[in-house]
Amino acid sequence: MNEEKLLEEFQAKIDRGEKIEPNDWMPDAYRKNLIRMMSQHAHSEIVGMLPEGNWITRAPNLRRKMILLAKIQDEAGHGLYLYSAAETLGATREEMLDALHDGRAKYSSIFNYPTLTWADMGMVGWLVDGAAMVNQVSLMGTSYGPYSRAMVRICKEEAFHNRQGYEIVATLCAGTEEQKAMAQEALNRWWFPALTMFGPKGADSVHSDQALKWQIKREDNESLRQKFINMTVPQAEARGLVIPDPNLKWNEDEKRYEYSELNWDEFFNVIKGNGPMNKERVKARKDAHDKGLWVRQAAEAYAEKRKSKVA
Ligand code: FAQ
Repeated sequence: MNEEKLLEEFQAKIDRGEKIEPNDWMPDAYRKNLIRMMSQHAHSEIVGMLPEGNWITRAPNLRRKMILLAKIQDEAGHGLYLYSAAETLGATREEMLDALHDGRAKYSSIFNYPTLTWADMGMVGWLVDGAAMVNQVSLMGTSYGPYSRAMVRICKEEAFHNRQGYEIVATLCAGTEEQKAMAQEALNRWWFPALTMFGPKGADSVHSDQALKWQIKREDNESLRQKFINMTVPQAEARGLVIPDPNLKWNEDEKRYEYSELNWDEFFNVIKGNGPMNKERVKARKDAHDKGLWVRQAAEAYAEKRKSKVA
């Protein structure tokens, strides 16, 4: 069958809502775009462990510490599912990690901001996991089978992460004046960076048109951002928090919140590697990888030994 015919059938299969599986024919650009997006998603999960890891030893009590530890371990698990799912497309774990370590691959912009107070743990769970979940619920419908199935499981865990974050925020807001002020101050820092997690809009979202046609993505970046804002503003209001946007206004006709233009210069600067924490995050990842070499070697030696015993 020639390439044109294969492509036609591929598109028809997607349009019928059928999943593409690892051994199915797929255009090279579909494979490449998915490896890029899924590996960057996996990198975000493991780099995303770092800002929260910063607070494990300083959690305010044992219960909070146990919850935070469990959540961070979940993120490692998400990274594992996603790296494994990306491997089904022919990418190797080493290639993907090399690209993260030498700066060729991106990870979510949000993890280049520092976590300065305990209230930031609330904001990461409520806003960052909340935004991640809105995006990932949509991705459960992605056309690539292994990615779609990974998303189903990840979303269940993200829902728990989102609630534990909101519970931290709710507790601070019901506490002393200082605690409530701490929550408000954290919201002031995290609100706009959380909105840029959904990626740029219009022509700056270079991958969107083709990704939507192939149903890699099911909704564009701006629609998901708007969904997140509509969902989150009432949650802030319920706790007496003020969204730090003077232009935030409910539009009854369009049933959505209008909001200020985002600072795209800052966003592009952060994803180019110049955010407040980029260098520290990549260094921490590289150090962890180097220090884990003996574990990988031990696992390989064990696997070899088992193989020779079976043979
Ligand atoms: N950060 O054409 P588009 C989490 C880049 S998981 C950095 O719109 P696309 C869990 C983009 O890569 C959070 N770069 O791109 C957790 C492209 O550059 P490239 C991660 C960004 O791929 C919670 C360029 O801009 N989630 O948080 C960002 O169609 C708490 C043009 O953009 C996912 O990765 C950004 N925010 O749409 C863990 C979900 N936005 O690659 C720990 C899967 C855009 O050509 C604690 N990914 N760029 O060099 C997606 O849905 C999509 O990739 C988007 C971007 C929507 C992120």
